[in-house]
Amino acid sequence: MRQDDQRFMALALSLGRRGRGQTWPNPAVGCVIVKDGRIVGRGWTAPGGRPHAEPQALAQAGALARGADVYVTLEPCAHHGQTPPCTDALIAAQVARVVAPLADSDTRVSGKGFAALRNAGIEVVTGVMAKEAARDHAGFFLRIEQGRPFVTLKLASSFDGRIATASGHSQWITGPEARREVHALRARHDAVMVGAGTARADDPSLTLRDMGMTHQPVRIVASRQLDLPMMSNLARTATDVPVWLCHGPDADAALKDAWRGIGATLIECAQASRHLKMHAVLQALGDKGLTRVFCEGGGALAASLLAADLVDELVGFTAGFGIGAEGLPSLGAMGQARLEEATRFKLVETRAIGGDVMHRWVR
Ligand code: AOF
Ligand code: ZN
Repeated sequence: MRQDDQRFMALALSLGRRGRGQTWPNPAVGCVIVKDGRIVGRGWTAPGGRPHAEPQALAQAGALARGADVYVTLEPCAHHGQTPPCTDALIAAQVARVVAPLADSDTRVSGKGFAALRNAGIEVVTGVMAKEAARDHAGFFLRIEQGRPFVTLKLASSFDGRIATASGHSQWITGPEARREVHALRARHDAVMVGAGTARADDPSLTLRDMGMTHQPVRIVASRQLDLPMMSNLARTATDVPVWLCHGPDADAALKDAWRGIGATLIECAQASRHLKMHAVLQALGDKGLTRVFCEGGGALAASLLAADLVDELVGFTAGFGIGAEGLPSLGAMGQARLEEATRFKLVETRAIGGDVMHRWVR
């Protein structure tokens, strides 16, 4: 490892993060090319997952890539997919050295990318900022290794963990700054998901607004029976921004047709007694290519995901007022008798946002 390796890898990682939420099912990779200590090329995986990061950085570097150091946040691909292998492009450009934190877990690539580069006489250095890269690519790896996307669970609640008053009034628990942060979080995920209760109570549109963003995450509602209002913001906009409905095997056929008719995608998932099986829902979303899902409640869906141990990151927004015991708790029943049964998350960030507190926890 060289002195500057960490610094350039940190830059490549931050470039890669620009693609988050937009490259699925592909990973959001970043690439920096350095010649004589100067940055001569930068690239990140394009929206839709192609072109990959490396050819874009190589195109910028042009002839300067010869003899250069390449920092890329994942093992360069060695397979002929819809684009030619990145390893071929790196070899043809005659780069001297490739620094990458981690091997890819896609079996078409894993180990083969590094081997191809070494066989061509290019020095390969691995392990630089591997922990950070593993976190950035966690959704991509989870989907390949376990078939499901990474799940972030967000809950915005009062000081006493309530998400609505007894009468169901739930808007504006947190302030505008926190709501803006929620939009930024949505933008970094492939999809936003809510339960049927929230879709009915809040009539959310679940879109990105006022962020200067052109892409929109997929909007998912988990609704076993598809008992969702057709006169709703989601229904009204289903042809503009994708709406995917995860329903149980006995959802009404006429309702399915109606939703399909207005442009929604229907995804049948297994159910157990009267609930959708959360494992099945996430596997189905993984099958459709999602790598990062942002769940915004409500309490029933959040509790099912947590109880099934399918949450990878928690993001809480807490407001400085109380609602009281009559209010709706942020988590529904979890059937957990003992504290030891709960998965403990590790606190990684706390931040004051407007008048609220954000806290972030990882598995
Ligand atoms: C890279 N650089 O920027 C990305 C890579 O379907 P394809 O042909 O685009 O290939 C997708 C696979 O390529 C994906 O599963 C992952 O292994 C790798 N992604 N590789 O060298 C990149 N996004
Ligand atoms: Zn590639």
